[in-house]
Amino acid sequence: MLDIEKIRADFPILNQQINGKPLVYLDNAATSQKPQVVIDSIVNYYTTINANIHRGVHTLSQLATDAFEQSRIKLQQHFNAKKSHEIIFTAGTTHSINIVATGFTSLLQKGDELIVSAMEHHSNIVPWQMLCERTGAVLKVIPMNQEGELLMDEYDKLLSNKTKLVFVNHVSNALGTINPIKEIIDKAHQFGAAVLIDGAQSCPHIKPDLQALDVDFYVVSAHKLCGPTGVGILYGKEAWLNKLPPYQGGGEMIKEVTFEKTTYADLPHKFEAGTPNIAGVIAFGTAIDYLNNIGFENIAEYETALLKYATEKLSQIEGLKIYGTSEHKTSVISFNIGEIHPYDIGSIIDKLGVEVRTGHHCAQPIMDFYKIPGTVRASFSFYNTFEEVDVLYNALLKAKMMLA
Ligand code: C6P
Repeated sequence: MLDIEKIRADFPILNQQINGKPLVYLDNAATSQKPQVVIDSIVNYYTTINANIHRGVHTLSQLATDAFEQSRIKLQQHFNAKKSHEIIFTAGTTHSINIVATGFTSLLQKGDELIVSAMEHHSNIVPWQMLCERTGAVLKVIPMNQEGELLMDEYDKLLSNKTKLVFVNHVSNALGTINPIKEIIDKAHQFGAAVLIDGAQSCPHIKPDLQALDVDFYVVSAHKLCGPTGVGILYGKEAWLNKLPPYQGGGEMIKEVTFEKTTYADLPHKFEAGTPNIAGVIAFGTAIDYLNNIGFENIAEYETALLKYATEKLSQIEGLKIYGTSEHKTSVISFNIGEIHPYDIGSIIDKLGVEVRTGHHCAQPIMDFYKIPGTVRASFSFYNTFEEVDVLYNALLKAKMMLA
């Protein structure tokens, strides 16, 4: 088991009061908190080696370039990508998905089919709908059951030789369900379709092996795993990244520019136009080191125990209904209490220092499926404690008493 008090001491933000109460931060699925080493990494970059990368012969530029490229290697190793240039630095998951969705414009024809799941974040729906509008491709949806699990038999029926792309999240942000992505990938490949997995919610809890998964694209945001905002990665198999056109034109993504013709740089630079978030990328590498030092197996074991305890505790509240009850879940509990609006619950427990997300969680189709306006979502990280679950429980009882 983890030494949680020691871990909590790494996170300066946790040691404060909100509305006169000790902060209980349970909105980790929206963004994680940052350990001091990650904050220091950003400060150190700006105080010691700040310079633009891949451009200067001068020492500072070389130091900054080395630190930036070292992060790429760390991420390659963490995700077990075959080649470091298969790791493209982006602004985050949303940006990464848009790069792929835009890139497929010239690769699709009218009547081609794309498959999405019923439990996606808007970031993994809207860019593909825009792609369908541009190309005439058709979007098909894998339905789910009341537990919040994908109906894999229905997936089988949707797959055909017309299927060109499948995009599914590894873990649902609103339900916590861990999807059977290996099966999804293998089945899509039998029909020659490419697969993009949205790893925004899985990567804080699970260390995916991208080569073992044989996935074509995998996308991640650094801020969900103790890194800074505004940074993420697009992993793509080399062959796919070579096939896709660049997303943005600009500096650093070219081989040669004349007014007659421009040729593009090799991977990864072809997809990294302009000055990137250098400090953010370096700090992302630090965050990965930090998490690996704790160990993803230890994180998963602790969070599973926390989830079990929280699920049992919250289920004692009369009228509380949990959405997303799959056996395969990360540490997310989405719920409502009777007919009380989630926003009202969120506002009251905030006054008690408890920070949760309320609303549709950028996953409106899930809310439509359950015929609800939204949920209260408590999402736990490895730095949360069992005592904090008790604080949440008591705060919910108070909110219920005031609102019911
Ligand atoms: N979900 C949540 O509170 P960005 O904003 O690009 O870093 O990540 C978008 C995104 C994509 N897919 C999934 C599954 C996600 O959960 C998110 C972000 C946050 O649930 C903020 S809306």
